[in-house]
Amino acid sequence: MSRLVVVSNRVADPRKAAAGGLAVALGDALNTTGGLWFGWSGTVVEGGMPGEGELHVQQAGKVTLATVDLSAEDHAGYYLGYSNGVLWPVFHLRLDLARFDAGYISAYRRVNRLFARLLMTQLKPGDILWIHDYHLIPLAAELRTLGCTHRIGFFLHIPLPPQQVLAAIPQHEWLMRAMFAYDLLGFQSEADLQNFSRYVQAEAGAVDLGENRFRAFNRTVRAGAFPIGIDVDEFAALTHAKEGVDMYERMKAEYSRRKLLIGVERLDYSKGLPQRLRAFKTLLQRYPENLRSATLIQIASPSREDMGTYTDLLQELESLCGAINGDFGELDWMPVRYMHRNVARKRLPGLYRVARVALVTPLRDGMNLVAKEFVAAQDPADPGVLVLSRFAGAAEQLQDALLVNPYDIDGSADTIQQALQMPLQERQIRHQKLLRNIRTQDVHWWRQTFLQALGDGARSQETM
Ligand code: ADQ
Repeated sequence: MSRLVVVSNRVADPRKAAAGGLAVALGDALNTTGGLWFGWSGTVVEGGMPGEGELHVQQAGKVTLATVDLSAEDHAGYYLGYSNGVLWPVFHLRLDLARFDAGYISAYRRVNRLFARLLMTQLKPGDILWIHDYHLIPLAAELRTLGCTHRIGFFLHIPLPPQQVLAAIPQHEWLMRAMFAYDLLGFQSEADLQNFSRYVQAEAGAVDLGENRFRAFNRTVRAGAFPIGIDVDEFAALTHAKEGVDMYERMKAEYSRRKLLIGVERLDYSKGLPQRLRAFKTLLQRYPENLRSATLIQIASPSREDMGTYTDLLQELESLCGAINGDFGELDWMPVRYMHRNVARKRLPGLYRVARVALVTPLRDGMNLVAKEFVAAQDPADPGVLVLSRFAGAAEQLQDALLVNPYDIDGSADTIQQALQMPLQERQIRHQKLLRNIRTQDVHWWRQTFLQALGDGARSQETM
Protein backbone atom coordinates (compact mmCIF):
# COMPACT_ATOMS: atom_id res chain seq x y z
CA MET A 1 0.00 0.00 0.00
CA SER A 2 1.32 3.49 -0.87
CA ARG A 3 2.36 5.75 1.97
CA LEU A 4 0.00 8.67 2.47
CA VAL A 5 1.49 12.15 2.75
CA VAL A 6 -0.92 14.77 4.05
CA VAL A 7 -0.02 18.44 3.74
CA SER A 8 -2.03 21.14 5.47
CA ASN A 9 -1.28 24.54 6.93
CA ARG A 10 -1.60 23.24 10.48
CA VAL A 11 -0.55 19.81 11.71
CA ALA A 12 -1.97 18.02 14.76
CA ASP A 13 -0.42 15.19 16.73
CA PRO A 14 -2.78 12.26 16.03
CA ARG A 15 -1.98 10.73 19.47
CA LYS A 16 -3.54 13.70 21.24
CA ALA A 17 -7.28 14.43 21.46
CA ALA A 18 -8.01 16.37 18.31
CA ALA A 19 -9.71 19.73 18.55
CA GLY A 20 -11.93 19.52 15.50
CA GLY A 21 -13.40 17.36 12.80
CA LEU A 22 -10.63 17.80 10.27
CA ALA A 23 -7.80 16.92 12.63
CA VAL A 24 -9.71 13.76 13.58
CA ALA A 25 -10.27 12.85 9.92
CA LEU A 26 -6.70 13.33 8.79
CA GLY A 27 -5.19 11.77 11.91
CA ASP A 28 -7.45 8.77 11.36
CA ALA A 29 -6.45 8.48 7.68
CA LEU A 30 -2.77 8.59 8.58
CA ASN A 31 -3.10 6.19 11.50
CA THR A 32 -4.73 3.63 9.18
CA THR A 33 -1.90 3.42 6.66
CA GLY A 34 0.94 5.14 8.52
CA GLY A 35 2.29 8.18 6.79
CA LEU A 36 3.68 11.65 6.87
CA TRP A 37 1.90 14.86 7.91
CA PHE A 38 3.63 18.01 6.74
CA GLY A 39 2.83 21.67 7.44
CA TRP A 40 3.55 24.80 9.41
CA SER A 41 4.77 24.22 12.99
CA GLY A 42 2.75 27.13 14.36
CA THR A 43 6.00 28.88 15.32
CA VAL A 44 6.68 32.38 14.02
CA VAL A 45 10.34 33.42 14.12
CA GLU A 46 10.73 37.17 14.73
CA GLY A 47 13.49 38.47 12.50
CA GLY A 48 13.69 35.14 10.64
CA MET A 49 14.83 35.10 7.03
CA PRO A 50 11.87 35.19 4.56
CA GLY A 51 11.63 31.99 2.50
CA GLU A 52 13.60 30.02 5.09
CA GLY A 53 12.40 27.90 7.99
CA GLU A 54 13.70 25.13 10.16
CA LEU A 55 12.20 21.69 9.54
CA HIS A 56 11.32 19.58 12.59
CA VAL A 57 10.69 15.88 12.11
CA GLN A 58 9.27 13.69 14.87
CA GLN A 59 7.56 10.35 15.10
CA ALA A 60 4.06 10.17 16.56
CA GLY A 61 3.16 6.48 16.60
CA LYS A 62 2.77 5.35 12.99
CA VAL A 63 2.78 8.93 11.76
CA THR A 64 5.79 11.11 11.00
CA LEU A 65 5.16 14.78 11.69
CA ALA A 66 7.28 17.19 9.66
CA THR A 67 6.73 20.85 10.46
CA VAL A 68 8.34 24.07 9.33
CA ASP A 69 8.76 27.34 11.26
CA LEU A 70 7.88 30.55 9.43
CA SER A 71 9.60 33.91 9.60
CA ALA A 72 7.40 36.74 10.90
CA GLU A 73 7.43 38.34 7.43
CA ASP A 74 6.32 35.11 5.74
CA HIS A 75 3.63 34.49 8.33
CA ALA A 76 2.24 38.00 7.87
CA GLY A 77 2.18 37.81 4.06
CA TYR A 78 1.32 34.16 3.47
CA TYR A 79 -1.07 33.37 6.33
CA LEU A 80 -2.66 36.62 7.51
CA GLY A 81 -2.11 38.34 4.17
CA TYR A 82 -2.79 36.35 1.04
CA SER A 83 -4.56 33.33 2.56
CA ASN A 84 -6.84 35.13 5.00
CA GLY A 85 -6.82 38.67 3.61
CA VAL A 86 -7.38 37.77 -0.06
CA LEU A 87 -8.41 34.16 -0.71
CA TRP A 88 -10.68 33.68 2.33
CA PRO A 89 -12.79 36.81 1.71
CA VAL A 90 -13.01 36.35 -2.08
CA PHE A 91 -13.88 32.67 -1.87
CA HIS A 92 -16.62 33.63 0.62
CA LEU A 93 -17.94 36.30 -1.78
CA ARG A 94 -16.60 39.26 0.24
CA LEU A 95 -14.72 41.18 -2.45
CA ASP A 96 -15.20 44.29 -0.33
CA LEU A 97 -12.91 42.86 2.36
CA ALA A 98 -10.13 41.60 0.09
CA ARG A 99 -6.74 43.34 0.35
CA PHE A 100 -5.61 42.92 -3.26
CA ASP A 101 -3.05 45.69 -3.35
CA ALA A 102 -1.05 44.85 -0.25
CA GLY A 103 1.62 42.82 -2.07
CA TYR A 104 0.94 39.61 -0.13
CA ILE A 105 1.33 37.39 -3.16
CA SER A 106 5.13 37.24 -2.99
CA ALA A 107 5.06 35.78 0.54
CA TYR A 108 2.35 33.29 -0.49
CA ARG A 109 4.52 32.08 -3.36
CA ARG A 110 7.64 32.06 -1.20
CA VAL A 111 6.10 29.89 1.52
CA ASN A 112 4.63 27.45 -1.00
CA ARG A 113 8.07 27.22 -2.60
CA LEU A 114 9.69 26.68 0.82
CA PHE A 115 7.18 23.93 1.65
CA ALA A 116 7.83 22.27 -1.72
CA ARG A 117 11.60 22.35 -1.26
CA LEU A 118 11.48 20.85 2.25
CA LEU A 119 8.74 18.35 1.44
CA MET A 120 10.79 17.00 -1.49
CA THR A 121 13.49 15.93 1.00
CA GLN A 122 10.93 13.76 2.84
CA LEU A 123 9.23 11.99 -0.09
CA LYS A 124 9.72 8.34 -0.98
CA PRO A 125 8.92 6.67 -4.30
CA GLY A 126 5.26 5.65 -4.57
CA ASP A 127 3.99 8.12 -1.93
CA ILE A 128 0.52 9.54 -2.53
CA LEU A 129 0.15 13.22 -1.63
CA TRP A 130 -3.03 14.83 -0.34
CA ILE A 131 -2.79 18.60 -0.03
CA HIS A 132 -5.39 20.63 1.84
CA ASP A 133 -6.96 24.00 1.44
CA TYR A 134 -6.52 27.50 0.10
CA HIS A 135 -3.19 28.19 1.81
CA LEU A 136 -1.51 25.66 -0.46
CA ILE A 137 -3.13 25.93 -3.90
CA PRO A 138 0.22 26.33 -5.79
CA LEU A 139 2.07 23.65 -3.82
CA ALA A 140 1.74 20.91 -6.45
CA ALA A 141 2.95 23.27 -9.19
CA GLU A 142 6.02 24.08 -7.07
CA LEU A 143 6.61 20.38 -6.44
CA ARG A 144 6.31 19.59 -10.17
CA THR A 145 8.89 22.29 -10.92
CA LEU A 146 11.26 20.43 -8.60
CA GLY A 147 10.64 17.20 -10.53
CA CYS A 148 7.97 15.58 -8.34
CA THR A 149 6.05 12.96 -10.34
CA HIS A 150 3.97 11.55 -7.49
CA ARG A 151 0.20 11.47 -7.61
CA ILE A 152 -1.09 14.59 -5.91
CA GLY A 153 -4.65 15.34 -4.83
CA PHE A 154 -6.02 18.62 -3.50
CA PHE A 155 -9.07 19.25 -1.35
CA LEU A 156 -10.56 22.72 -0.99
CA HIS A 157 -12.35 23.06 2.35
CA ILE A 158 -13.90 26.43 1.54
CA PRO A 159 -16.27 27.25 -1.34
CA LEU A 160 -15.03 28.02 -4.85
CA PRO A 161 -16.75 31.22 -6.00
CA PRO A 162 -18.33 31.80 -9.42
CA GLN A 163 -16.11 32.71 -12.37
CA GLN A 164 -16.67 36.48 -12.26
CA VAL A 165 -15.83 36.68 -8.56
CA LEU A 166 -12.73 34.52 -8.90
CA ALA A 167 -11.59 36.66 -11.82
CA ALA A 168 -11.41 39.68 -9.50
CA ILE A 169 -8.25 38.24 -7.94
CA PRO A 170 -5.37 39.82 -9.86
CA GLN A 171 -3.51 36.48 -9.87
CA HIS A 172 -6.54 34.33 -10.72
CA GLU A 173 -5.04 32.88 -13.91
CA TRP A 174 -1.88 31.83 -12.11
CA LEU A 175 -3.86 30.30 -9.25
CA MET A 176 -6.17 28.31 -11.47
CA ARG A 177 -3.36 27.20 -13.73
CA ALA A 178 -1.65 25.86 -10.60
CA MET A 179 -4.69 23.66 -10.01
CA PHE A 180 -3.82 21.73 -13.17
CA ALA A 181 -0.62 20.49 -11.51
CA TYR A 182 -2.83 18.18 -9.40
CA ASP A 183 -4.19 14.82 -10.51
CA LEU A 184 -7.42 15.15 -8.55
CA LEU A 185 -9.25 18.20 -7.24
CA GLY A 186 -11.84 17.73 -4.52
CA PHE A 187 -14.56 20.28 -3.75
CA GLN A 188 -17.15 20.29 -1.00
CA SER A 189 -20.23 20.56 -3.20
CA GLU A 190 -21.61 20.15 -6.71
CA ALA A 191 -22.04 23.95 -6.82
CA ASP A 192 -18.28 24.42 -6.29
CA LEU A 193 -17.53 21.82 -8.95
CA GLN A 194 -19.82 23.69 -11.38
CA ASN A 195 -17.99 26.92 -10.62
CA PHE A 196 -14.67 25.25 -11.38
CA SER A 197 -15.96 23.75 -14.61
CA ARG A 198 -17.36 27.09 -15.83
CA TYR A 199 -14.25 29.01 -14.85
CA VAL A 200 -11.72 26.73 -16.55
CA GLN A 201 -13.70 26.50 -19.76
CA ALA A 202 -14.42 30.22 -19.98
CA GLU A 203 -11.13 31.66 -18.72
CA ALA A 204 -8.52 28.96 -19.39
CA GLY A 205 -9.89 27.42 -22.60
CA ALA A 206 -10.03 24.04 -20.88
CA VAL A 207 -11.58 21.14 -22.76
CA ASP A 208 -14.19 19.13 -20.90
CA LEU A 209 -13.20 15.49 -21.53
CA GLY A 210 -16.29 14.16 -19.75
CA GLU A 211 -16.60 12.52 -16.33
CA ASN A 212 -15.30 15.75 -14.76
CA ARG A 213 -11.93 15.53 -16.47
CA PHE A 214 -10.57 18.77 -17.87
CA ARG A 215 -7.58 19.37 -20.12
CA ALA A 216 -5.62 22.63 -20.21
CA PHE A 217 -1.96 23.72 -20.00
CA ASN A 218 -0.92 20.28 -21.35
CA ARG A 219 -2.28 18.52 -18.31
CA THR A 220 -5.46 16.67 -17.46
CA VAL A 221 -7.05 17.12 -14.05
CA ARG A 222 -9.99 15.24 -12.65
CA ALA A 223 -12.38 17.09 -10.34
CA GLY A 224 -15.17 15.94 -8.08
CA ALA A 225 -17.48 16.84 -5.22
CA PHE A 226 -16.48 15.01 -2.03
CA PRO A 227 -18.58 16.54 0.77
CA ILE A 228 -16.69 16.19 4.03
CA GLY A 229 -18.49 14.43 6.87
CA ILE A 230 -18.01 13.84 10.56
CA ASP A 231 -17.19 10.70 12.52
CA VAL A 232 -20.79 10.04 13.56
CA ASP A 233 -19.93 7.15 15.88
CA GLU A 234 -17.22 9.13 17.63
CA PHE A 235 -19.61 12.03 18.11
CA ALA A 236 -22.42 9.78 19.35
CA ALA A 237 -19.96 8.23 21.83
CA LEU A 238 -18.98 11.71 23.06
CA THR A 239 -22.68 12.47 23.51
CA HIS A 240 -23.07 9.53 25.88
CA ALA A 241 -19.74 9.98 27.66
CA LYS A 242 -19.61 11.51 31.14
CA GLU A 243 -18.76 15.09 30.17
CA GLY A 244 -21.40 15.17 27.43
CA VAL A 245 -24.07 13.82 29.77
CA ASP A 246 -23.04 16.17 32.63
CA MET A 247 -23.30 19.14 30.32
CA TYR A 248 -26.68 18.01 29.04
CA GLU A 249 -28.10 17.52 32.52
CA ARG A 250 -26.76 20.78 33.88
CA MET A 251 -28.14 22.77 30.97
CA LYS A 252 -31.44 20.92 31.04
CA ALA A 253 -31.93 21.81 34.71
CA GLU A 254 -30.88 25.42 34.16
CA TYR A 255 -33.11 25.99 31.14
CA SER A 256 -36.06 23.72 31.96
CA ARG A 257 -38.52 26.62 31.61
CA ARG A 258 -36.97 28.00 28.43
CA LYS A 259 -36.81 27.13 24.76
CA LEU A 260 -33.13 26.92 24.00
CA LEU A 261 -31.58 27.86 20.66
CA ILE A 262 -27.91 27.40 19.96
CA GLY A 263 -25.26 28.79 17.64
CA VAL A 264 -21.65 27.56 17.67
CA GLU A 265 -18.85 28.69 15.41
CA ARG A 266 -15.55 30.44 15.02
CA LEU A 267 -16.05 34.18 15.09
CA ASP A 268 -15.92 34.88 11.36
CA TYR A 269 -17.76 37.23 9.02
CA SER A 270 -18.69 34.30 6.78
CA LYS A 271 -20.81 32.79 9.55
CA GLY A 272 -23.62 35.36 9.38
CA LEU A 273 -23.68 36.20 13.10
CA PRO A 274 -25.05 39.77 12.95
CA GLN A 275 -27.81 38.64 10.58
CA ARG A 276 -28.65 35.78 12.94
CA LEU A 277 -28.95 38.11 15.92
CA ARG A 278 -31.18 40.43 13.92
CA ALA A 279 -33.38 37.47 12.92
CA PHE A 280 -33.61 36.45 16.59
CA LYS A 281 -34.60 39.99 17.54
CA THR A 282 -37.26 39.97 14.82
CA LEU A 283 -38.53 36.65 16.18
CA LEU A 284 -39.04 38.25 19.60
CA GLN A 285 -40.85 41.21 18.02
CA ARG A 286 -43.08 39.23 15.67
CA TYR A 287 -43.88 36.31 17.93
CA PRO A 288 -44.17 37.69 21.48
CA GLU A 289 -45.01 34.26 22.88
CA ASN A 290 -41.24 33.75 22.81
CA LEU A 291 -40.64 36.58 25.28
CA ARG A 292 -39.39 35.29 28.67
CA SER A 293 -38.92 31.95 26.99
CA ALA A 294 -36.67 31.68 23.92
CA THR A 295 -32.99 31.90 24.84
CA LEU A 296 -30.21 31.95 22.31
CA ILE A 297 -26.83 30.66 23.47
CA GLN A 298 -24.28 31.93 20.97
CA ILE A 299 -20.76 30.64 21.25
CA ALA A 300 -18.20 32.23 18.97
CA SER A 301 -14.65 30.99 19.44
CA PRO A 302 -11.81 33.48 18.98
CA SER A 303 -10.31 33.29 15.50
CA ARG A 304 -7.71 35.31 13.57
CA GLU A 305 -7.83 38.01 16.21
CA ASP A 306 -4.84 39.80 14.78
CA MET A 307 -6.90 40.91 11.76
CA GLY A 308 -8.88 44.16 11.85
CA THR A 309 -12.02 42.81 10.17
CA TYR A 310 -12.40 40.31 12.99
CA THR A 311 -12.10 42.86 15.78
CA ASP A 312 -14.75 45.02 14.04
CA LEU A 313 -17.07 42.02 13.95
CA LEU A 314 -16.48 41.31 17.63
CA GLN A 315 -17.56 44.84 18.52
CA GLU A 316 -20.63 44.67 16.28
CA LEU A 317 -21.76 41.43 17.92
CA GLU A 318 -21.23 42.68 21.44
CA SER A 319 -23.29 45.75 20.72
CA LEU A 320 -26.09 43.75 19.02
CA CYS A 321 -26.30 41.32 21.95
CA GLY A 322 -26.28 44.20 24.43
CA ALA A 323 -29.10 45.95 22.56
CA ILE A 324 -31.30 42.83 22.38
CA ASN A 325 -30.79 42.06 26.07
CA GLY A 326 -31.34 45.71 26.99
CA ASP A 327 -34.55 46.01 24.95
CA PHE A 328 -36.14 42.66 25.71
CA GLY A 329 -34.47 41.20 28.82
CA GLU A 330 -36.20 40.83 32.17
CA LEU A 331 -34.72 40.40 35.63
CA ASP A 332 -35.18 36.64 35.31
CA TRP A 333 -34.61 36.22 31.55
CA MET A 334 -31.79 37.24 29.21
CA PRO A 335 -32.67 36.50 25.58
CA VAL A 336 -29.05 36.13 24.40
CA ARG A 337 -26.17 34.46 26.20
CA TYR A 338 -23.13 35.31 24.15
CA MET A 339 -19.74 33.75 24.80
CA HIS A 340 -16.57 34.64 22.97
CA ARG A 341 -14.65 31.48 23.73
CA ASN A 342 -14.02 27.85 22.87
CA VAL A 343 -16.08 25.09 24.41
CA ALA A 344 -14.27 21.83 25.16
CA ARG A 345 -15.07 19.39 22.38
CA LYS A 346 -16.31 16.81 24.92
CA ARG A 347 -18.99 19.20 26.13
CA LEU A 348 -20.34 20.27 22.74
CA PRO A 349 -22.60 17.24 22.21
CA GLY A 350 -24.40 17.85 25.53
CA LEU A 351 -25.01 21.43 24.52
CA TYR A 352 -26.30 20.45 21.08
CA ARG A 353 -28.58 17.81 22.56
CA VAL A 354 -30.28 20.13 25.00
CA ALA A 355 -31.11 22.73 22.32
CA ARG A 356 -34.51 22.69 20.62
CA VAL A 357 -33.14 24.53 17.63
CA ALA A 358 -29.67 25.01 16.14
CA LEU A 359 -29.07 28.13 14.10
CA VAL A 360 -26.43 27.33 11.49
CA THR A 361 -26.83 30.29 9.21
CA PRO A 362 -23.56 31.24 7.47
CA LEU A 363 -23.66 33.70 4.59
CA ARG A 364 -21.30 31.29 2.85
CA ASP A 365 -19.59 28.12 4.06
CA GLY A 366 -17.65 25.34 2.36
CA MET A 367 -19.52 22.63 4.25
CA ASN A 368 -20.19 23.40 7.96
CA LEU A 369 -19.53 20.54 10.32
CA VAL A 370 -21.48 22.03 13.22
CA ALA A 371 -24.71 21.26 11.31
CA LYS A 372 -23.71 17.60 11.10
CA GLU A 373 -22.52 17.44 14.71
CA PHE A 374 -25.86 18.85 15.88
CA VAL A 375 -27.75 16.11 14.05
CA ALA A 376 -25.45 13.40 15.43
CA ALA A 377 -25.97 14.57 19.03
CA GLN A 378 -29.78 14.55 19.03
CA ASP A 379 -32.03 12.15 20.88
CA PRO A 380 -33.93 10.41 18.02
CA ALA A 381 -37.02 10.18 20.24
CA ASP A 382 -37.12 13.94 20.86
CA PRO A 383 -34.78 15.62 18.39
CA GLY A 384 -34.06 19.31 18.00
CA VAL A 385 -34.52 21.11 14.69
CA LEU A 386 -31.71 22.27 12.42
CA VAL A 387 -32.16 25.68 10.80
CA LEU A 388 -29.54 25.74 8.05
CA SER A 389 -28.41 28.37 5.59
CA ARG A 390 -28.97 27.45 1.96
CA PHE A 391 -25.50 28.91 1.35
CA ALA A 392 -23.66 26.32 3.45
CA GLY A 393 -22.22 23.43 1.43
CA ALA A 394 -24.05 21.11 3.86
CA ALA A 395 -27.40 22.30 2.45
CA GLU A 396 -26.88 20.16 -0.67
CA GLN A 397 -27.00 17.04 1.50
CA LEU A 398 -29.17 18.18 4.42
CA GLN A 399 -32.34 19.02 2.54
CA ASP A 400 -34.48 17.87 5.47
CA ALA A 401 -33.26 20.72 7.63
CA LEU A 402 -35.26 23.97 7.53
CA LEU A 403 -33.31 25.89 4.90
CA VAL A 404 -33.09 29.68 5.17
CA ASN A 405 -31.66 32.62 3.31
CA PRO A 406 -29.69 34.34 6.09
CA TYR A 407 -29.84 37.71 4.29
CA ASP A 408 -33.64 37.61 4.61
CA ILE A 409 -34.07 38.61 8.25
CA ASP A 410 -37.89 38.41 8.34
CA GLY A 411 -37.91 35.10 6.48
CA SER A 412 -35.31 33.69 8.86
CA ALA A 413 -37.35 34.81 11.89
CA ASP A 414 -40.43 33.04 10.46
CA THR A 415 -38.42 29.86 9.89
CA ILE A 416 -37.02 29.94 13.43
CA GLN A 417 -40.59 30.21 14.69
CA GLN A 418 -41.56 27.24 12.52
CA ALA A 419 -38.66 25.29 14.05
CA LEU A 420 -39.72 26.17 17.60
CA GLN A 421 -43.29 25.09 16.84
CA MET A 422 -42.53 21.91 14.92
CA PRO A 423 -44.57 18.90 16.10
CA LEU A 424 -42.72 15.90 17.48
CA GLN A 425 -43.55 13.56 14.61
CA GLU A 426 -42.20 15.94 11.97
CA ARG A 427 -39.05 16.50 14.03
CA GLN A 428 -38.52 12.76 14.26
CA ILE A 429 -38.98 12.17 10.54
CA ARG A 430 -36.68 15.01 9.53
CA HIS A 431 -34.05 13.92 12.04
CA GLN A 432 -34.14 10.31 10.83
CA LYS A 433 -33.48 11.40 7.26
CA LEU A 434 -30.72 13.80 8.27
CA LEU A 435 -29.03 11.17 10.42
CA ARG A 436 -29.16 8.62 7.60
CA ASN A 437 -27.48 11.15 5.36
CA ILE A 438 -24.63 12.04 7.70
CA ARG A 439 -24.08 8.37 8.49
CA THR A 440 -23.85 7.34 4.85
CA GLN A 441 -21.49 10.12 3.90
CA ASP A 442 -19.40 10.30 7.04
CA VAL A 443 -15.77 11.26 7.37
CA HIS A 444 -14.52 7.74 6.60
CA TRP A 445 -16.57 7.71 3.40
CA TRP A 446 -15.08 11.12 2.51
CA ARG A 447 -11.50 9.96 2.97
CA GLN A 448 -12.01 6.62 1.24
CA THR A 449 -13.80 8.02 -1.81
CA PHE A 450 -11.23 10.78 -2.27
CA LEU A 451 -8.21 8.50 -1.88
CA GLN A 452 -9.80 5.83 -4.05
CA ALA A 453 -10.44 8.38 -6.81
CA LEU A 454 -6.83 9.55 -6.52
CA GLY A 455 -5.55 5.97 -6.68
CA ASP A 456 -7.94 4.97 -9.50
CA GLY A 457 -6.57 7.78 -11.60
CA ALA A 458 -3.09 6.25 -11.24
CA ARG A 459 -4.31 2.90 -12.49
CA SER A 460 -6.19 4.36 -15.47
CA GLN A 461 -3.08 6.33 -16.49
CA GLU A 462 -0.93 3.21 -16.31
CA THR A 463 -3.28 1.44 -18.72
CA MET A 464 -3.38 4.34 -21.20
P1 ADQ B 1 -14.71 26.02 9.86
O1 ADQ B 1 -14.98 27.32 9.18
O2 ADQ B 1 -13.88 26.10 11.07
O3 ADQ B 1 -14.07 24.96 8.86
P2 ADQ B 1 -16.87 24.04 10.58
O4 ADQ B 1 -17.00 23.13 9.43
O5 ADQ B 1 -18.16 24.35 11.22
O6 ADQ B 1 -16.19 25.43 10.24
O7 ADQ B 1 -15.93 23.32 11.63
C1 ADQ B 1 -15.70 23.87 12.87
C2 ADQ B 1 -15.27 22.81 13.90
O8 ADQ B 1 -14.83 23.48 15.06
C3 ADQ B 1 -16.41 21.91 14.32
O9 ADQ B 1 -15.92 20.64 14.57
C4 ADQ B 1 -16.92 22.57 15.61
O10 ADQ B 1 -17.45 21.67 16.56
C5 ADQ B 1 -15.69 23.21 16.16
N1 ADQ B 1 -16.04 24.51 16.82
C6 ADQ B 1 -16.54 25.60 16.24
N2 ADQ B 1 -16.76 26.56 17.16
C7 ADQ B 1 -16.39 26.06 18.34
C8 ADQ B 1 -16.38 26.56 19.68
N3 ADQ B 1 -16.80 27.79 19.99
N4 ADQ B 1 -15.92 25.76 20.65
C9 ADQ B 1 -15.51 24.52 20.35
N5 ADQ B 1 -15.49 23.99 19.13
C10 ADQ B 1 -15.93 24.74 18.13
C11 ADQ B 1 -13.64 24.94 7.49
C12 ADQ B 1 -14.65 25.43 6.45
C13 ADQ B 1 -15.95 24.67 6.60
C14 ADQ B 1 -15.69 23.17 6.46
C15 ADQ B 1 -14.55 22.73 7.37
C16 ADQ B 1 -14.15 21.28 7.11
O11 ADQ B 1 -14.87 26.83 6.60
O12 ADQ B 1 -16.90 25.08 5.62
O13 ADQ B 1 -16.86 22.47 6.80
O14 ADQ B 1 -13.40 23.55 7.19
O15 ADQ B 1 -13.85 21.06 5.76
